[in-house]
Amino acid sequence: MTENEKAPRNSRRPTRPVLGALSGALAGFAALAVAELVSAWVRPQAGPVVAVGGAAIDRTPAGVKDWAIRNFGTDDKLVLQLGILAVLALFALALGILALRHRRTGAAGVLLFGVVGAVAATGRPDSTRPADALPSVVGAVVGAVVLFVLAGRLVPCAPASAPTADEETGMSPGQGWDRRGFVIAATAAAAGSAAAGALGRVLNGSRGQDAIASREDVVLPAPASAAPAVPRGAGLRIPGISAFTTSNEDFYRVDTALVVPRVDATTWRLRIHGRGVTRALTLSFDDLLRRELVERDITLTCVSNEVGGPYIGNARWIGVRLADLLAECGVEAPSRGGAADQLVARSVDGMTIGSPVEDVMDGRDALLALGMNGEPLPFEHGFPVRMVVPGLYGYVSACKWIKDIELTTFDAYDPYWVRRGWSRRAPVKTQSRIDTPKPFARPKAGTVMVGGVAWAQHRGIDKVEVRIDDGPWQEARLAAEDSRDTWRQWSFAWQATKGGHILTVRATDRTGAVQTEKRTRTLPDGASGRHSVVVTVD
Ligand SMILES: Nc1nc2c(c(=O)[nH]1)N[C@H]1C(S)=C(S)[C@@H](COP(=O)(O)O)O[C@H]1N2
Ligand SMILES: [Mo]
Repeated sequence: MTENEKAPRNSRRPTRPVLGALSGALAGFAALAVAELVSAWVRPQAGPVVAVGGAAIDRTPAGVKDWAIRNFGTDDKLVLQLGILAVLALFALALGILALRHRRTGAAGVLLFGVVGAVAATGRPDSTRPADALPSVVGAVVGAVVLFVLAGRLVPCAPASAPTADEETGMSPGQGWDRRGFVIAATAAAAGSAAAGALGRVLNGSRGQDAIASREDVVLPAPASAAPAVPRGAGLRIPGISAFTTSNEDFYRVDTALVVPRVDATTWRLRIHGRGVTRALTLSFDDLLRRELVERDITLTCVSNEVGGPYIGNARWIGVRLADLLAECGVEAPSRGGAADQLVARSVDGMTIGSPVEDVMDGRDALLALGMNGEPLPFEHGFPVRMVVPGLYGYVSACKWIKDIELTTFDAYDPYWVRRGWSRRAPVKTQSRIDTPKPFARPKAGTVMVGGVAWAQHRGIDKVEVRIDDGPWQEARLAAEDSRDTWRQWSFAWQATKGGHILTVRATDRTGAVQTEKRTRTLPDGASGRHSVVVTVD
């Protein structure tokens, strides 16, 4: 038999390294599928990919995280998890090939990944039980067994008469190794894993039913202090301008939660304690519903919002005034001799967010919000309760899924983002954005409606100006103001002439401060600079 005759026949059959890699992939699949199933018993956040992803988020340098938010937006979490899966897949393939020669080492490699997952899962700030290690450990053990068994089928057994060609290719299909055994074991592993994974998915998906039911049962009472109707002129009818009130569906989402916490409102409690608290409080959701509720329009902004960026939204919140609750606990503002200058809110997922007690108690509508645009908070936005403080970026004020409020000092405690390089205090910077025309639009010469939003929460916007190219600043028409805690729309009728133009906007807040042209990055306390849009007029 010549090589030429043999080659085409062999090329159709997978070679041993390919089958080894396949074994590794199947082992990885089995490990993740079983982990998914076990995490349905423990809790979804304890799954290895979520846990490692969360640990990675916590350790990502602020700059990189900001870059991820900038480039992937709300998909940043998906990209992270796909990245983890890709790395796992590569290692699984490599371990599979390794297992051809060193079965035990290959299987042990799978176990090592289980240890990594277990350490990540138990090290999460929201992890309270060693059981969080189980999904990774059990998954890895099953994965290791799968690899060990499959690699065992691929061990060349000494054939009665070994053809020399087989030594070259390292295999003898159908003869030198247990082909049937491999196919059976591989099929069983694949089918079993698929079943375990699917069951895990279903169980994980049906978790949180209590939380979902508790949200459906919420009836928001009419607020004792309703928000005044939004003035008719607050929303301009200009195509392309952001809606004055951002719908819950369109509201930006920024958080570190790979799995959205689903908190059961019926068992939820909020504890208020710490320095200067003479009467610590534990409140249930019903306790909050029974209190005097206020309704306010407040614009929320993320510190990671670039100049011209999308991480800002305006909603109608219903909640309890935090200052009243704090006063009941005996807390005094630092300016009146209070011992605590920092309020640290802690969420069920371990996030910590620190706000100045002075700001929360200075009379502004700092809320423990229960409702958003007429509904209970969506899970993504913090159900059952979150904080909202007008004038402060979200990372220093807007704790979602809140469960604990501790009065402390800025000296004594650095919350999550501060430990990662962001400022302890971060009032929202005066900013404005051109919503229309869009960058690189090609409007027709003549009157072009330029429009957008400007914000300086809790100070208010007094003026917006637009500049065409290097021309003079021209005053834009301001829409009616809803409140100084909300953004304000503006428009400018531009007599556009043919050619390329740069439109730039700047706002002036009620303190008289003009939005600076000095460009800064989002780190450490929010981007500054002016938004420009380049268009070509046809
Ligand atoms: N528990 C928790 N709360 C959080 C965060 C978070 O990561 N976890 N992110 C904060 C940040 S940075 C912002 S900008 C706002 C965003 O709120 P939203 O997602 O409802 O728009 O939530 C804040 N509250
Ligand atoms: Mo943020």
